[in-house]
Amino acid sequence: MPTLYVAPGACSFGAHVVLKELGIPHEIAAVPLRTPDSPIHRSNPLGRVPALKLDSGEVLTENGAILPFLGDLKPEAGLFATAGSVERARIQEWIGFLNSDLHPAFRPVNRPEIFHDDSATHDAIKAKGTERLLQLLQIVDRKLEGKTWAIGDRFTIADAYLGVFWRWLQRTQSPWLAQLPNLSAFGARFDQRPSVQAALAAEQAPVQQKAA
Ligand SMILES: N[C@@H](CCC(=O)N[C@@H](CS)C(=O)NCC(=O)O)C(=O)O
Repeated sequence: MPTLYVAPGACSFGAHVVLKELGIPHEIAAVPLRTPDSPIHRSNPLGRVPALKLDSGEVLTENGAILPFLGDLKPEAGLFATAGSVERARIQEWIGFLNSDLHPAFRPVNRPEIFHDDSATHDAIKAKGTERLLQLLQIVDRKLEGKTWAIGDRFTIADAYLGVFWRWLQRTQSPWLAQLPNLSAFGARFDQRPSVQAALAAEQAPVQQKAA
């Protein structure tokens, strides 16, 4: 059975939701981040989650690889789409945007210290980062206009991933949510899904666990 390495509340949550949506038997291993003795270093030399250990012992890393891989394991669930279809390209378009634009845009806001050692610069890094993050969130909000989920009426791996960033904003009770009505409506729907509730409950449990 595959094992997904997660850190509670981290960007590994999207892959966790996908596993719950698919109902594929799996184990969840919750690991600490940014500590040299974390077991994640044995599976992912970069020390990051998500990491997915397959039955063969091989380890996949990167949301951009893990989410499509999981979606393809059970095509009949409709979380991804047929090779060569425009729908599939649209889902990958979302994943690319979330992975290379939106996720990195949180870093200057939450962790300015990775951009400069001098703490005197951190407020300026945060302020500039905040401007950029808000611009990207407004793009997301416009992309969701008139849609239930990222590509339309169907929940896909792109939504499981987008839900991560919604939860980051919601957790900090971001005042921006008032300016992001489509993202907020998406988030309310996301939070109600049984898969999301199940993944949240599993990530609150303190130790490694088996899950269906
Ligand atoms: N590009 C990677 C980024 C993964 C990533 O940055 N994960 C964070 C959690 S949200 C992490 O593990 N951070 C620990 C660290 O950077 O040391 C992906 O999308 O899978």
